[in-house]
Amino acid sequence: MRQRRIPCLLMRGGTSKAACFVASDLPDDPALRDRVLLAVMGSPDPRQIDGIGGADPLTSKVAIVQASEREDADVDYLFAQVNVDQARVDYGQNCGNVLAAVGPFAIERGLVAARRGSTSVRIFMQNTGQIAEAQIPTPDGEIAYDGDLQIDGVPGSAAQIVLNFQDIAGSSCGALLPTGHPQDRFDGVAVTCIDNGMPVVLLRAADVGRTGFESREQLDNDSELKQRLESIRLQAGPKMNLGDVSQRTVPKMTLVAEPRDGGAITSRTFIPHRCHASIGVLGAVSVASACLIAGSITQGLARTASGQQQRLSVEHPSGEFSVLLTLDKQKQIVGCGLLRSARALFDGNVQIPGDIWPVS
Ligand code: NQM
Repeated sequence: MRQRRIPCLLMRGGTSKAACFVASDLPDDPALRDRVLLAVMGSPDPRQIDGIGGADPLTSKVAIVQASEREDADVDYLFAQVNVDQARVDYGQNCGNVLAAVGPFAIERGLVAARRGSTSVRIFMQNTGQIAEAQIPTPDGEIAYDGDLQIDGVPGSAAQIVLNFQDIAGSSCGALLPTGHPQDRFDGVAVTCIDNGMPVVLLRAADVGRTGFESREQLDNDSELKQRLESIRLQAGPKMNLGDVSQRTVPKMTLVAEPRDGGAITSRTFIPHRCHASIGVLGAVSVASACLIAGSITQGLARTASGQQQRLSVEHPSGEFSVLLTLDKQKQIVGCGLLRSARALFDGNVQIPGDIWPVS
């Protein structure tokens, strides 16, 4: 049977990598689409040897993009997390890193026309029902991928993409503090459950006998810690209005400690079962937001300033991630912005076995 060829642009978005598709190039039937995406990535298989996934959750991602019918958006973006070692595709979370690739992808595919200077792309994030605005550098009416922005976790430098969000509180959980409290306790450990774009459970590393400065590898091999985190996660999920989270990739679990390199806080994030090499974009926004909430478990650890515009640097295993938060006079977070970069890596057709989606 002939292999099926599907137009695909492989892109780096921030510190993640995704296969990007125009929605009409994939099957309409969701179950078939999932089988196609699993075949694209080569899942389930810890090495993803028979697909283009990179054997890591951060490189087993998909963006499905189409022109939007909404007044307030140019494109719709559906994020899919393709499990590496299970035959499962998750749509229950958003991804801010892959979001950085969506604007350039929309321009590459002619869904949005580039302007001279910079091009604004309004993106409806279907997974959470919210809007982001991306500013893409298009100096001569074409995307510039090269530039001076360095982001930790990506070698070298690239052109900067500005991402702005207005109202992402309660993206998946319905409220910034979905349990109604700045602090809860599970298995005797104090936690803060928060959702400012990504549902996250924060806990002090010291409260589970860790420093918060361990390497990704050390934490990934720490099965005792992972068991404790999973027990807390399974209890926190329903309290955060996420229902049974045993099969979901949210909430993320973040160990925090005092900052060491001049930032606001140190983090080690589990997404949710493997330790992140750095931190997710919206995950970082949630962690930074927790630092500004009175009574959260970051109190006494986080170093923050005052003012209506705050830059909070979240330290992570491979450097730091800066989040700009805007507060109103009542000290409520009303907006956030950050800088990312993206790059088109490979443009062509991804091929999957013909029996999965036969060529008609
Ligand atoms: O939090 C990983 C990533 C992410 C998600 C994850 C992300 C975000 O680093 O917005 O970017 O949390 O699974 O790409």
